[in-house]
Amino acid sequence: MKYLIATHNQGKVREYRQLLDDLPIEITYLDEMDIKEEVAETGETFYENALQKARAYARLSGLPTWADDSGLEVDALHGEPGVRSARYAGPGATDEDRYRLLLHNLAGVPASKRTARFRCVVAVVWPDGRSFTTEGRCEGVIGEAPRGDNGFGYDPIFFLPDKGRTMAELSADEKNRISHRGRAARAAKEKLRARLSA
Ligand code: ITT
Repeated sequence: MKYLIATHNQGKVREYRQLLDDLPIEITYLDEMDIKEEVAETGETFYENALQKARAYARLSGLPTWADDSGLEVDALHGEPGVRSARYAGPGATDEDRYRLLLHNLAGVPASKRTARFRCVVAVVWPDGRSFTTEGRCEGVIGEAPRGDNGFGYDPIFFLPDKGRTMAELSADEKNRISHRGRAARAAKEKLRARLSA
């Protein structure tokens, strides 16, 4: 049985190609299936949106489908941008526009109050309606200026105090080991493996 990894975000696609390479299943992506539809994310939580995406693409593809909804919660902004992380600077904005706006909105906030976390909820949905979700988190601090060229999204401003580096200064392997997506994906892989061997 083939599984669809349903995301239009090429940063996520790169990470999933690595994170899922040891799963004993065949995997395909939206590009390979030529699915161009964007699913509106109308939920107020990462759980609702992840399930909404996975259900919609399972319907479109007829395949068991894995989707994630993820984003950055900044404590000094009461959890914003949160589920709106991809839309934070409006339509047509780039990753850089979004993290520059976030830095602007945090101007003058001292380091001790710049705590934040990345969250990722993975939803796996089968065409017959069965589903499960998992979640991963990664705690950090929003820096004063961007650093690093790896990763995507808000990685250049997400500083990891334990590592002394931003997420964008980690290699792909290092990021997958500690990231919200790496954690959610490992938990989801365990659940999938249990089902495959049942
Ligand atoms: P799909 O819905 O097609 O998967 P998307 O980019 O719209 O793509 P989300 O709705 O889940 O995905 O939005 C997640 C946003 O949160 C993403 O666009 C980034 O801005 C940010 N984000 C999520 N994971 C990230 C990561 O690992 N590093 C940096 N930023 C991340």
